[in-house]
Amino acid sequence: MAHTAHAESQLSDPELDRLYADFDHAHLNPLWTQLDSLMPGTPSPRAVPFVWKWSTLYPLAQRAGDLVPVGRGGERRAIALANPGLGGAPYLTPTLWAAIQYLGPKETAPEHRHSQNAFRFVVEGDGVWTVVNGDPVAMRRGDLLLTPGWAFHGHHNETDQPMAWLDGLDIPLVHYTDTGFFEFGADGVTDESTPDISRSERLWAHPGLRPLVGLDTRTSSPMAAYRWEHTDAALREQLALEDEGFSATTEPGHAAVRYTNPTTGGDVLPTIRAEFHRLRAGASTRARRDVGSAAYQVFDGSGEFHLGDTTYSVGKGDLIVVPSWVEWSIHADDELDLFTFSDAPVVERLGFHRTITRQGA
Ligand code: GTQ
Ligand code: FE2
Repeated sequence: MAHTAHAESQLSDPELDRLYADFDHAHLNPLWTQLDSLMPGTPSPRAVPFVWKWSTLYPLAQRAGDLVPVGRGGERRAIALANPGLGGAPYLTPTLWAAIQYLGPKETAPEHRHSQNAFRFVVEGDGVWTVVNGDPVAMRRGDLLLTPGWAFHGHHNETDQPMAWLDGLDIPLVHYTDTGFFEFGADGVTDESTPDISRSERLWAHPGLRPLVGLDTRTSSPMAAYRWEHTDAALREQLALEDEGFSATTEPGHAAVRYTNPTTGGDVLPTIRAEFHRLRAGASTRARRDVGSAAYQVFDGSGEFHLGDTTYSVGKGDLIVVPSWVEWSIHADDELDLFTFSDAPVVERLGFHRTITRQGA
């Protein structure tokens, strides 16, 4: 077909020119002139590998905090990480949004709800409560907080210090599929209390135990917070078991956990996977490619990300985007703690997933 189209274009037949013009007027568009871009042999992502440094993100968020009020209408002081390959759209990848959100001392971001699923991950600071369907959830360093689609949520900072964190949402996916709804809620937050742990954790966060009031299967995890102490302990034990000669890590020196929905054992959100990885000092991951897009945020330590042909040195707070089918690997200089999220639940559910691991790398 491509050959035929090429041969035709050489002729500049006026009949053919008229045909293409008539296609255009009739809102028709032939496959044969664009097969390579519509159906490439392997994924050919428009999103590019990229790294945002925390030392760039935080001061800019701070300046927004000084200049831009947070309140009804704008809703959130959230600044999206715009992948340079996506034409200026506020998208990290074709499916994922990531933003740094900043809340000054005593500020409140009003309640609202939307179809889009969201999480927050805290790389530094504390003192903000996110109120999810009326349940106040403390945000502290190392915690993963969930805001499933259509749950009301607002955030309030109880302290005299600002706080910034990472938001992840499926905004681009919902945008491309024309599936989003949005509603305003209370102008403040519906519960201003500041408990150490949320009601959702009191009900659900007991290892291996689920309450008999919650035996139905939920699309998103009913647990609003996954606390650092549990994540850290799980990773520490994997490496300790490896030291003791037991098989506990995915590859040498590489501990990893996936955050799960306790009603299914599957991903925490229908559209977003979240995991935490710890590499021992000096450890490397095997180079691989995956269908679907992912991002990493360095929680602690330093190392290198190899993305395609480029090596990026990264440290605490830096955010790294790994587009679909780009070869990637990680090397830890000192012990490297990484939060990661991806669109894997979507890719897997639709049967699009493939991966290649380079052997002996
Ligand atoms: O905190 O509710 O980064 O609605 C983007 C959209 C955060 C939020 C974002 C949102 C929020
Ligand atoms: Fe929101």
